[in-house]
Amino acid sequence: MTRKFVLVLLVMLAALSILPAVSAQEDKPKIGFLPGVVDPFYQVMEIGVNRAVADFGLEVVTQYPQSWGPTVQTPILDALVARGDIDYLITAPTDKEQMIAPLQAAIDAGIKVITVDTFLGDGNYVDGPVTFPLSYIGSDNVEGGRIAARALAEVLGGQGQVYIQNTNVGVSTTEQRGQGFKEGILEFPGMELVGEDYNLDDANTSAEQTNAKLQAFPELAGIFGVNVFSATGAGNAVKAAGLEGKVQVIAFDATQDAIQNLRDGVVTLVIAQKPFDMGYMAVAFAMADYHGVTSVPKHVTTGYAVIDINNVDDPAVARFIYQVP
Ligand code: T6T
Repeated sequence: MTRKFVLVLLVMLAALSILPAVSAQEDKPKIGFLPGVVDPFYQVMEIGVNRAVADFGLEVVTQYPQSWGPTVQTPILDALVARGDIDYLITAPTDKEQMIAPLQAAIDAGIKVITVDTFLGDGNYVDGPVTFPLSYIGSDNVEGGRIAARALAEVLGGQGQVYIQNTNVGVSTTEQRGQGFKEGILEFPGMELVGEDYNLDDANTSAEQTNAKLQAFPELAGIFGVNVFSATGAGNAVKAAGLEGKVQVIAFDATQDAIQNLRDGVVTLVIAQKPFDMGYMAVAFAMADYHGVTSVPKHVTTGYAVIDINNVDDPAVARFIYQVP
């Protein structure tokens, strides 16, 4: 009798403890996170995603492409869709045109899409060519390019030959950074853009291309490295040529490497994005949408911290340096 009572009690307790867990689980969306590639920028973004996921008590499935581009990103996306349990996908499309169809397939499968860092189409999800994503959260990359150009012009006294180390054609972010840089350079009649190379997101290629440009243009005075790999390669080439301080490098993305180059006098300025905020906000928007909020903004820009040798140790600025465990 007593044993039977204990058994019934255990079953009741188990039911009580399981039932709320089940209903809580059902009341929460499952998040998929598909960054552009493995790099410190997206690793910091993942920290933001994970923080929000923990704050909201959600689950996330994260999958990193090992190299940049739709050929690598699409099969990973397809596999995430095929799981059938993802409600919201937070992703950085690696090509603004080529990733439209694969992400439309995710939408057709009932997954809501938020793009972070990069966008699809022209990034105008209200009345542009692509409107299916819930939101686009990222930097103002045209402005980022202009900041780089004006900084170079300032340090060079408005005179000199400059060069762009870029990644791939068709990537919204790096394309816009290149565009903004060119616009910025045009503000200074004494500045001349002597070239733009595409390194396919590879630091070694960036170093080789930069080295070739240093040889072809002995008067080259400034280089804009549009992202982690571009700036790392450009910095390495300048160091290898012993041109630190003679050729100014502007580094987009605040990696430890870029900050070390700043301290060593190889890099003049580091432009830090806010990937943690992009990741955190994307999860918060998914959560809001899930609960019926209808005012989730279609586009949010997250701003920059512009780091130079004078403010690099200021905690208000240094907190934006990409810290990856
Ligand atoms: O600069 C970031 C990102 O904003 C861009 O879209 C791709 O490159 C990075 O991930 C840095 O490697």
